[in-house]
Amino acid sequence: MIEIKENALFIADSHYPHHGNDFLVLLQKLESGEVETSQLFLMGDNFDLLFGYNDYIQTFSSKAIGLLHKLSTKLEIHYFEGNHDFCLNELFPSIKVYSREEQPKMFKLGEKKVAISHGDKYVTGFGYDLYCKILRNKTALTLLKPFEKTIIEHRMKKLSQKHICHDFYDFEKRVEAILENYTEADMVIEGHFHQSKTIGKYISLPSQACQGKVAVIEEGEMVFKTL
Ligand SMILES: [Mn+2]
Repeated sequence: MIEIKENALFIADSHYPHHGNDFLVLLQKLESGEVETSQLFLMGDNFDLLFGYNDYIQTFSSKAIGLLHKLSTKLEIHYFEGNHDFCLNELFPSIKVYSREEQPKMFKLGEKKVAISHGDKYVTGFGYDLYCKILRNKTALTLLKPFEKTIIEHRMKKLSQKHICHDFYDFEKRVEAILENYTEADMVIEGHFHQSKTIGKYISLPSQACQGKVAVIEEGEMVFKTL
């Protein structure tokens, strides 16, 4: 099991570039040394739309992608693919990328067993599962290629207008259902819901786009902060 290190940095749900520049700015700070970390966890939906096997989609976020390439040569980076960013394995060869299927992934924080995932794995329903499978398929993405500009531009426009920050009705109940899949874990860390809340052993990370915060491990505890 991989150890979560002191001063590890977790960035979730930045939804770059449509919902603010915070992700790019923080990557620049990491590159310049203004912000230092021992280990970087990208928790998914860091890009508002990014997937592999497609060059056009990269043009919307080329600066951030370039910085991640640079950073990944000198920093341990774990990338938990989200529902907006997937099939990233070939795009980021020096980053440890976890597909939705490979999530949750177990880590250790001191003595604690910590399950980490983007947060869209459980309690989503059959339709969503199927949609995810099709969308993350190399053949499907290749077949769509002739229409890519039209489809991607339409998607990008829609996504940029989407309201992504809101309270979640009965979130405690949702968490309770999710936790049924995590009897083994002492701690569960997820993004996806943009709630910035801790409920028992469940940590719903702040969204960088919504709360403007990230999470850092300080003295073995996770704290939410603005960097
Ligand atoms: Mn998500």
